[in-house]
Amino acid sequence: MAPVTAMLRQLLLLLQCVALTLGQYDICKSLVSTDDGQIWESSACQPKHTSMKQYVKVRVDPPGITCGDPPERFCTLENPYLCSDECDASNPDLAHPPKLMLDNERNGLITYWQTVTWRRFPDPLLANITLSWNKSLELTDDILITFEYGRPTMMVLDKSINNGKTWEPYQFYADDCMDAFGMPPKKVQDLLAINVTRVICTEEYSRWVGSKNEKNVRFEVRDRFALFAGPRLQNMDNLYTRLESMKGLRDYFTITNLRLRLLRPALGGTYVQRENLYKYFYAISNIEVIARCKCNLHASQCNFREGRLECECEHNTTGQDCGHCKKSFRAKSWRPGSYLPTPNGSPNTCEAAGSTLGNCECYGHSNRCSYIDFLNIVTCVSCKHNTRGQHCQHCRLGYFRNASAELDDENVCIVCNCNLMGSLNDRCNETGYCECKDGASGLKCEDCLPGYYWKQGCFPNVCDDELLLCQNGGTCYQNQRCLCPPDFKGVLCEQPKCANDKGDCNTASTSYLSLTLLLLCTLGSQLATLTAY
Ligand SMILES: *[C@@H]1O[C@H](CO)[C@@H](O)[C@H](O)[C@H]1NC(C)=O
Ligand SMILES: *[C@@H]1O[C@H](CO)[C@@H](O)[C@H](O)[C@H]1NC(C)=O
Ligand SMILES: *[C@@H]1O[C@H](CO)[C@@H](O)[C@H](O)[C@H]1NC(C)=O
Ligand SMILES: *[C@@H]1O[C@H](CO)[C@@H](O)[C@H](O)[C@H]1NC(C)=O
Ligand SMILES: *[C@@H]1O[C@H](CO)[C@@H](O)[C@H](O)[C@H]1NC(C)=O
Ligand SMILES: *[C@@H]1O[C@H](CO)[C@@H](O)[C@H](O)[C@H]1NC(C)=O
Ligand SMILES: [Ca+2]
Repeated sequence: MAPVTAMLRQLLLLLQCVALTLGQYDICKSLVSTDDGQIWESSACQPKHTSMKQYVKVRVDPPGITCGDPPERFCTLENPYLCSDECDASNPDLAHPPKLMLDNERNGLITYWQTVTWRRFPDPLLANITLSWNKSLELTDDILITFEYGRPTMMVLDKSINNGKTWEPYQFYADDCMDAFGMPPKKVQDLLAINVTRVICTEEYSRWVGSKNEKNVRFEVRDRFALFAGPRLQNMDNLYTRLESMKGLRDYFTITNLRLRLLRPALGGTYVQRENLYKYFYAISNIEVIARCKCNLHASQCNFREGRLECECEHNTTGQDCGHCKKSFRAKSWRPGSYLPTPNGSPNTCEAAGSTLGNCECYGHSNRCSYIDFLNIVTCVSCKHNTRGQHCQHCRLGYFRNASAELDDENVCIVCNCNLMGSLNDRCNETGYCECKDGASGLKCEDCLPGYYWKQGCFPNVCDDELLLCQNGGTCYQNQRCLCPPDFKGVLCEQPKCANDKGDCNTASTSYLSLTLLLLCTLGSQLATLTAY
């Protein structure tokens, strides 16, 4: 038997070597034989890069920017009097729809999307092209955009890493960067490793060189990689190491969407000639985006299923990007796999609950346990996500359990959010109800019971429209006090001023009486005194 095992081991070793020379990080697990028999050994892994244009959704703005509806003639910059070409959306041979930017051209036939011409000059000719994958991708090669009939003289490439929620510029392009964007012109060659993620404006791809000579506009990924991996990318390990250690570097090469903002078309190396605006337009024959699915080093396959890309997650992870641990594999917090240590990296596998921590389940809210001697129990330490308890199975005071979340969900505890004024404390019961002060009500004690009004807390009504009516024509102000007519006072305006015959209208309360009233009062009381005789 022994020689067979030895042979098998050698064979497996050989297989592994082959795998290694084929490229690192392309297998997630391999069968190895040990003294205990054969076991699966995990390693960090990532899918192969591929052309992503086949998986993209494209959208062009504004509506009506694509040429051909109605049919239109256009000329070329090289020969402005040759205006024989026509764009007609209703004729398949003469139509130029957006999908022709992403097709696979055969037999050398160039197919392209084309816009209307710049008839509206001097209004700018603007067009946006938005590419959406609905999946995080990691660029592995240059983005290449091929323009027919000349490259734009002003353009911005934007990117999003959150499916289009927010956007940021990736690179600016202009024949005069200062003039167009107020930015000094730079080349990628001006970048050093420390400022590789800086957004630059480049003039490399916007100057007029003839429409046939140079058609491509690039976003230079390889040149940026080369700052770490050497000019022929021979030292990819160094790049991978830096992707992990340098803040923001990984995100810099990550995209979910791209947007081309076309701001001014090719002009043929001169100023705009108003008498022939039919030679100004945009035409794009190809957009090449080479990338790999971002799977956080937990998958070597990425599948296109039901119209979207999805990582085939290993290491007991799950999610579109393998960004979570599978249920009941949350003994430790999820982590991405790592390229380090080279050359095989670390898988950072998700662990089955209870498998590693001496059966102390912490539902993924802690990765440390400690033995408490005098209680003879093992307990989780520093529970995160607002949990507490031996197994991080309770919510901290001031939080309550999210009934629709599993115990190992990061959102399992919801903050009580009790109204500071209306509640006795900041705690709540299992359904999120706070303990209210007298007169307060509602889930968070943010309302008042009937008969109470809100003013930084609930207070009993002073007046209302039913039982505590303001009298003598007074009006109730927000249940807080009666606004009395000038000659009445009292909480409900029930007391006339100067009602008694002792003439105490001159006392403290007179300060807001008008002078006439004061006079009248004095007169009145004197009259009273007189008539008493
Ligand atoms: C292109 O997108 C930008 C950013 O959303 C927007 O401000 C602009 O109006 C768009 N242009 C066109 C022509 O739709
Ligand atoms: C994007 O993918 C998510 C799932 O990750 C899906 O729910 C959503 O419908 C997709 N959106 C589009 C526009 O395809
Ligand atoms: C990058 O940093 C170097 C050194 O600080 C500087 O010379 C260079 O101009 C910077 N590049 C850009 C594009 O800012
Ligand atoms: C994932 O969990 C399954 C089921 O417990 C186990 O057989 C497998 O070995 C685990 N995979 C890894 C990579 O740990
Ligand atoms: C409760 O948990 C569910 C499932 O995880 C989550 O979708 C929801 O947002 C949570 N509710 C709150 C208020 O956090
Ligand atoms: C929480 O408090 C509310 C209001 O006092 C009450 O209706 C509810 O039954 C309480 N829920 C629990 C689980 O005690
Ligand atoms: Ca094409």
